[in-house]
Amino acid sequence: MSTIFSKRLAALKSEQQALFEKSNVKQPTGNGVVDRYQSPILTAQHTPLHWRYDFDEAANPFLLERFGINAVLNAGAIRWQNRYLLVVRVEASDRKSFFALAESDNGIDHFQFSEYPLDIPETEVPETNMYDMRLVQHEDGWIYGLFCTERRDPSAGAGNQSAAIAQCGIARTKDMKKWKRLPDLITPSPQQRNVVLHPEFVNGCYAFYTRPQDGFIEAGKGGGIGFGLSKTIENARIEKELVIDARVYHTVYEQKNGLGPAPIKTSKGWLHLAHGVRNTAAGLRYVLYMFLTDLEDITKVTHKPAGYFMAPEGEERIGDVSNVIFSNGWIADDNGTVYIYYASSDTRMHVATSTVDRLLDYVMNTPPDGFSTAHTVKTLTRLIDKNKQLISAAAPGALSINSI
Ligand code: M1P
Repeated sequence: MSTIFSKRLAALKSEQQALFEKSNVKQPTGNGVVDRYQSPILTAQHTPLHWRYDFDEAANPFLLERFGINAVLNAGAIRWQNRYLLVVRVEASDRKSFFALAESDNGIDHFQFSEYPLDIPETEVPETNMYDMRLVQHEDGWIYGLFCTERRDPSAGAGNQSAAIAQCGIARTKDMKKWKRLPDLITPSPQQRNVVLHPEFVNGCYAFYTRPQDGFIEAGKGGGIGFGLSKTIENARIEKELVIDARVYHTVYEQKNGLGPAPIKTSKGWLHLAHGVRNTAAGLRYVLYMFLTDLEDITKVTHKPAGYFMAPEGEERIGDVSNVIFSNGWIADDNGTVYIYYASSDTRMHVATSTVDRLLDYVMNTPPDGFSTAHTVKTLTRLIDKNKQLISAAAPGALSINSI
């Protein structure tokens, strides 16, 4: 006899099966720099049913959800043993985030979560929340996961239940299953989020990209993407932080910024993906931008296009924290394809693809920010003048202008 339980179970299973089987479709045309895809790659509905439901019919005859998942977002990424692996930030409905592995054979669809969430050990002073892991295969042989570890600010009064201290947690693994926790990174800054480990040693040291801030939300006098060295990773400590990519007035990263995933090494330099935040009357707006640093002096920014590389579009604009896209994971394949994993509005995960060559072309040949309207107009006028010359030299009809 079919019961409420069995009917609901069958419906839930078939809905979820349809989600896993759905192929992702590349969107037409785009801007040439990056290709977006029609569907998110992971949503709260992709999390396993056995995480959310108690399958004991006697204990749960209505098959009610017993464990709510609010969102899946901000995933670290790594190509490992020929699979595309994401360490996804999963946010339960109680607002606590945890990490879970999801994998796919092709990097763009059919992502599936592992049976259990990752077990990341706590330090002696346990955190309340952990999130946004950056995965790095370091040349020392370990895979590192650097993430934000958040604890209530001990100096906050009883009336303030949102003051927090964010720092960088460090864990490492060799098999993506068993993780060993190391002590949190110590830096001169009272707050750290968006810390990333550089994949190579620099002067024999572990090199970190940081994001020093005065406050949990506000950059204050701090901010910018920082850089620092530590002799050891087992008790990582940065004595001196150098800001290599500062905040600038009236840019897409005026309010704050932070590095995304670890940079990709190319023949022209280290390719970086970061997020920039500006203020608006509707709240903060998070976009992605890129820059290139020198191969020898990795603290020197050699190229930085004006403005954003990707911004929230369409449905990506809406979610728990609207008008946000955020990336802390990408994968560069041996054939040059780059898979950019990003979350929209702190709610769901997407993929976009490009190639190392296209991204280098974008970063090296897109005009930099001149930091004023006059400069922006000059940049545009130069491009129009050049195109007009090309049009007049071309065969009739080969190139045209569609303006009056
Ligand atoms: O809500 C948007 C993002 O806000 C934070 O980023 P940042 O530290 O740059 O302000 C992070 O908490 C991130 O997880 C979140 O997506």
